[in-house]
Amino acid sequence: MFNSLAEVLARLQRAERVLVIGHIKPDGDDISSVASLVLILRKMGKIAEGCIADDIPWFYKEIPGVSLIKSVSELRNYRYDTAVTVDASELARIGDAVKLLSGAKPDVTIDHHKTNTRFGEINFCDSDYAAAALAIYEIGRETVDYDPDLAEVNLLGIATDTGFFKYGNTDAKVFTYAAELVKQGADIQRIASAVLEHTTLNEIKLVVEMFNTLSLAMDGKLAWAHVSTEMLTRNNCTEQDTEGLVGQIRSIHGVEVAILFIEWPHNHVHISFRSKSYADVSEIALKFGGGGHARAAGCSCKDVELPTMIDKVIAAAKEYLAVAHLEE
Ligand SMILES: [Mn+2]
Repeated sequence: MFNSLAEVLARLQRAERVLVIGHIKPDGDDISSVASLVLILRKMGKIAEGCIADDIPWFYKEIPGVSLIKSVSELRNYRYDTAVTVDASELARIGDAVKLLSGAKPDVTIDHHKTNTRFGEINFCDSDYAAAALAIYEIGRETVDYDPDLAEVNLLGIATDTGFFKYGNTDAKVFTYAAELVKQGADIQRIASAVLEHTTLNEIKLVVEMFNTLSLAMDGKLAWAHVSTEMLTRNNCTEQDTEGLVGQIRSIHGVEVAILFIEWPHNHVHISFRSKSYADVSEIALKFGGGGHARAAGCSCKDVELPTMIDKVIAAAKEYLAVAHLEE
């Protein structure tokens, strides 16, 4: 059983010095949840720091509050009495930040992934929440007054995890909370511009190369492509520049399941899965040691060859889709 947000809040109110930890390969919801919770805790009069073990993509730093998030090494000597993870479904998702926990469980986990493993002492997870940032907002609005900076960084996670209010998880609560945050001064146009309009020429060249690898199967319901280390290096791109590419594959008419294979570094393959309306891609990701949501999931495989992984995963996806299609 999971704990309620009221129990999470009661635990946070007892805390004096808090460490908030996000997940590796940070996305907008993760970054938003870490920064917002730190700002809320500071407004509550507590000492709080936020940590993400991987680099934060540069374009998020245009949003207020994002720059307060620190690396693992910057927080090596930070003393805290309460550790909180956000938007992470299992301990491995926090990457090297686990070193800051010195072997202990996180005191609190706040998440919205269906595959959550309840790895903390107090665990809140509800997959009906479109974003972890919605849970953070429910904590914040109970306890502090919002200023425009906090409102904006909190809205970032709600906007990004709903694909800017267009995915199937965009329910009435999303619009209600987003409206409240806009009322408190969040600028959705600035969030959209920072997150959606930062493409570089190198990234465009990478997209062209990626689409040259595109394959379709199952009457066009399944589409996949890959990005190899060679392609990334040739175009001066990093793994970070592949964010959003899988969404472009899904956007093809008739595609239900989109899969992008990213090899970085050599023989280390990260696989992103997206579905459009009925397939639960977390079921495919789980078979390869990953997890996630019905419409967005992922997994990472080390010491494997890219062509072999493509064959294995596409075979599993075909098997899944053959059945999922019948249940459609
Ligand atoms: Mn999330």
